Amino acid sequence: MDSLEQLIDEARRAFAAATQPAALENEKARFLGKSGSLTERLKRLGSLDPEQRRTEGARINAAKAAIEGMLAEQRNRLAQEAMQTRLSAEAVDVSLPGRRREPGGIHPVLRTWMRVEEIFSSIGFDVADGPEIETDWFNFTALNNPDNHPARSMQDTFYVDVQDADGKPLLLRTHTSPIQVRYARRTPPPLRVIAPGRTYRVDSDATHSPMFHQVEGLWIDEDVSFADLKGVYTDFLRRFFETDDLAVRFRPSYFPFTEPSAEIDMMFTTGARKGRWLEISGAGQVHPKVVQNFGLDPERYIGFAFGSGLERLTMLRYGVDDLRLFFEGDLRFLETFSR
Ligand code: 2U9
Repeated sequence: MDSLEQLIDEARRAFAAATQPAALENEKARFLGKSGSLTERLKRLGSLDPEQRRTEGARINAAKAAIEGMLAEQRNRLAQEAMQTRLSAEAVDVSLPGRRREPGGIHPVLRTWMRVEEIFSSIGFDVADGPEIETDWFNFTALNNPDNHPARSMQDTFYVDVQDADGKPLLLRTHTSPIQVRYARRTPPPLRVIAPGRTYRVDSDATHSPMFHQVEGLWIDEDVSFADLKGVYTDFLRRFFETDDLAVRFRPSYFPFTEPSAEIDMMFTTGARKGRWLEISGAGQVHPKVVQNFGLDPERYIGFAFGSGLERLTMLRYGVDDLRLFFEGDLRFLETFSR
């Protein structure tokens, strides 16, 4: 093996041993660079006679071509390897199940809310909304609550550290009644409206949540009677619970905003739950002072109002026995209403 063949052999081994592109380029310089072995040999050709120069020149050029070919091959191999390494590092397992956002469901209390709106809308009631942060006047005074009423106390109501135009602190509404006061003040009678929404009280135990939902209803006209209240509310309950086998009774009660006032009880008269009276709502004829706060003449206008807890309605409809389930966000519970 002459020295050129040895050189080619050496280059083959050196290139094969270079496993990184930078190392390979260093090896290239050693053979093909400005002072590389082959370049040195080419430089020395000048000292040969013309005949030898031609044959030796041809051999060196052939060797150079061979080494350049091997270099190109090794560059290619390293590039392929790098690509393979990268491809496997970035590999996507297309057989994996997708990570997607599951569709949401409607909370059972919102389901009740929607049902109640549907039923009352179908008999001509409007649906109203209003602020959850209220003034003392809309939440208490307009509803005939005396200044010293316990509902106004720090123990019962959440106050906000901001004062209204009367210099009284704002508060989280304790019922949805202020929605109806606002509605009645901007809507000339006859008016029929329900007010579903969130309400807040300083109350937290197994059967009370600091945030809960109410729906209240109001019907004001010149000749609305307690009989209308009984008819409307009984019809609502029968449609809400999807049964006519349901009895309703009114018991005398007291609220500052209604006079006379009543508690409404219901009883299933067939099925597994028959025979037990269940408290379902409060109601009454709107107090003349409240009608006056609507900006209406209580000698001319009269009407009734009722108030129900949406959680209570939901528990009775679905047979849920623990209020806390509505607020814990446990999907095992919530999904039973969405599937
Ligand atoms: C206006 C005038 C009168 C709404 C009424 C009740 C009786 C009542 C409770 C039921 C369970 C609240 O969710 S609960 O804790 N409500 O008993 N609500 S009469 O009377 C009104 C409302 C608005 C302007």
